[in-house]
Amino acid sequence: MNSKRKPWLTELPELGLRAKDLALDIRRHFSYTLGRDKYCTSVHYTYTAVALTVRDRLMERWKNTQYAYEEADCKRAYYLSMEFLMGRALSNAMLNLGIDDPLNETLHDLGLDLEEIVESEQDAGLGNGGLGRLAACFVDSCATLQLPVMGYGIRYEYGMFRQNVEDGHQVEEPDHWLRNGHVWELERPELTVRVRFGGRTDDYGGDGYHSRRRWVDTHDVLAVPYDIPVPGYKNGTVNTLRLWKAAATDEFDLQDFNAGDYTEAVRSKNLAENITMVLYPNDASENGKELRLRQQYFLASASLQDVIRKWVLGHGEDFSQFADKNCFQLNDTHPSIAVAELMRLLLDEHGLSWDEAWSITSRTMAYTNHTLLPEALEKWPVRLFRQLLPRLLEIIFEINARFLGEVANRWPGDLDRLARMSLIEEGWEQQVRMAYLAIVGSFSVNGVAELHSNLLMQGLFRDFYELWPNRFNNKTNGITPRRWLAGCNSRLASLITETIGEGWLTDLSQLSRLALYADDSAFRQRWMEIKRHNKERLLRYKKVELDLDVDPNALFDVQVKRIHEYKRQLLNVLHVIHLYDRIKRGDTANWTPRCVLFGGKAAPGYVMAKRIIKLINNVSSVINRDVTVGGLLKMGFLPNYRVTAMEYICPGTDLSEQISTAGKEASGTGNMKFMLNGAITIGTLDGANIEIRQEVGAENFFLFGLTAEEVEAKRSQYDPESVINGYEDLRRVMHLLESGHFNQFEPGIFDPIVQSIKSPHDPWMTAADFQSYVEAQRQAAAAYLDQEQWTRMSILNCAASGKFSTDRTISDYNRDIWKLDSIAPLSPES
Ligand code: NBG
Repeated sequence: MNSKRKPWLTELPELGLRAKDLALDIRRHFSYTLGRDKYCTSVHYTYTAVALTVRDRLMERWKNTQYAYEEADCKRAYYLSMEFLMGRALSNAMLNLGIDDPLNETLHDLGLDLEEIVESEQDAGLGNGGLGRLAACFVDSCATLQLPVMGYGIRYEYGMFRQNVEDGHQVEEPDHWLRNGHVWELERPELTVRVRFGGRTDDYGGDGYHSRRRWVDTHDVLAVPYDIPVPGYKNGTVNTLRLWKAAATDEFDLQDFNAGDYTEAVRSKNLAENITMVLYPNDASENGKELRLRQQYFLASASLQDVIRKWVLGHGEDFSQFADKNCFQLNDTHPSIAVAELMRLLLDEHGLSWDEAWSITSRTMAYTNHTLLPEALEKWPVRLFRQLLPRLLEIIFEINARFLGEVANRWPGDLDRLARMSLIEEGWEQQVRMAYLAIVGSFSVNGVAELHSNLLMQGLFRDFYELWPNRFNNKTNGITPRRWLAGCNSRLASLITETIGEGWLTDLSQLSRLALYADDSAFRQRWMEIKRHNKERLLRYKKVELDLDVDPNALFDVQVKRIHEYKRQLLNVLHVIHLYDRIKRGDTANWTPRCVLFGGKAAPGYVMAKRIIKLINNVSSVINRDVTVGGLLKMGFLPNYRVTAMEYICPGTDLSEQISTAGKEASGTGNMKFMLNGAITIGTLDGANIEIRQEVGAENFFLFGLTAEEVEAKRSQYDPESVINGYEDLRRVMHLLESGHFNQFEPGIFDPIVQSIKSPHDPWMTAADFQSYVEAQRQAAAAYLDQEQWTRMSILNCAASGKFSTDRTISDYNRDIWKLDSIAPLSPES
């Protein structure tokens, strides 16, 4: 009965040489590596066989790349990050290897369903949002630029939670992404290192004048590395992302075991392995748990030991060139304990003097800040440090004492300034200010967009900027055009390549040549058809969850990102309610049908963000069920937003919502993905929106809202009640909300939302920007009615997005901070 199953296991169709190679490898992996036969019904095995076939083709390139770095004995950089939001690997590896076409053909000829195979891959969701995805785009660009850069991160057993929606509420489910194994990683047990926790410090040896300190009675944990290949774009380079997993030491087990306490032995094993069990699901907000500090130190210590182990192998105990050959980029304050850890390793383990160690450390570390939100600036209680990392606390105190000496020299008698700048915050409980530790220990400090970097220098880090103005710089974020155009929007990519050649894939500034075609009506026609196709694809992808009857000709108005009050999904909802109100009162002349989509996860403990999700779902169900609204307006929430979802969403979007309170969004990178795929932005002058508007021109951007300066100036006399009463449209929207129209069977659930909008202390000033937002939305709706003109704007947006490639961002990091030579792979035989 099953004779027709998997004919490709026994017979091969006529295939070209390359295709035949691929086919035979897939078959071999399926039958021999995985031991499956034609009765196997799980697509997972077909996926794995295909993935292994692709991985085989990475191996030689991977080794040749590492070999070339060794031979050149070159300077290297390390990107230390608690998050790498990689998404799926298979189609990206195919694209970057340049085997996507032949492999697609092979699979097709074998009768295999490529889409089903690709769809069966789990996202590697080891990050929260922008910061983690930026790290993933960065490693892609480093490989494409052939820079010797290695990513260091944590191999979380559970990544970002899966989001379900039940009765309009977010429900979190664990993301056990490793359940079926992970073909892209290679375990490297021989490179395991030991990370210490707890214990105490004491004096020993020394020269009588300078005593040496040591850290004893520690509870150690092993860090086992797993390497993931990072292929560059069609250049033979494959870099490494090294992720650490925590494991218990043997002797740790044995002690308790010999004492007859078997369960205690198992418990301590669990305690050790807990460190890398789960990603903290908080984006830009408080993470202050002991386990989190353990994770941070675990990452920093394991990675630094790894680099130093290699150094000693090549140079012995001579560290004089270390700072010239190594650079660590700290992705936010999360890994900033690395400053103190490098000091510890050089002082305690390698016997350097303080001055030698400090000179090396402060020439090796570079720090990137990703947020101005005060709640995200990490501080750790001194008490916790003393208990968990006593030796590191001593080192931090010493760094601080010397640093404050420098400040006192520069500003004698300025005690306020000393207190402001101290690495230790006084108060009812002393805290270590991790951002300050990062600044003091680094030779470079950067923000992630022009506005953000300026606000850091004028505000948050002003004192430090006055002390060390040259240390500060800007590196505007980007996205990789491989995943975010070539991979996710192959039709548009083909049209672009056909029009301007394929150079844009590694030099995105070449997209500017598309501007010439914005006035070509035949080109516009094709552009429009592709957008329409992508909108249908988006609807198909989300059909099950969305269950929306949407006309693809409607304006697709999309806001996908973490749910956070500062990002103001709420402002968007108020606008949708306003549209609904207009429809209900018959104000629909020259109407633009619109489909408003939301997506994003709320941190599980962030009550207000979860309430906003509930509001989105309740308003959606009122609107979508109302036959009098019909096709004029649809609204939906896309559950479980993640990297893969965005690959369907951004190609099918017309209008990109980037509506944060000015001065709050450090950069944004979703804004860039939408722009690259031809969406037009409606946004405030915040983060990289400002640069997007600069690049594309004010006439191709829907601007609204207060500026960052105006927001701050307005704060003290902000009076939302009078704003609401002074604007009829907003008064009506607030009335609908307050009357319980969207929560008829759930009395009171949205009261806190209403209160937050009406509060004079609303930090996000939602009411203040409402009127100008509605005005900008009217312009967008009117513009959309003229499809030719809209398509022109769409083309111009794509054409102007060249600056926002991470190839440009990484070249800037390299030119100003890392100063690495690019190095081509080299085969040992050549
Ligand atoms: C986020 C910012 C975004 C920015 C990304 C990447 C954190 C702490 N910050 O605006 O909120 O685009 O970092 O830089 O997640």
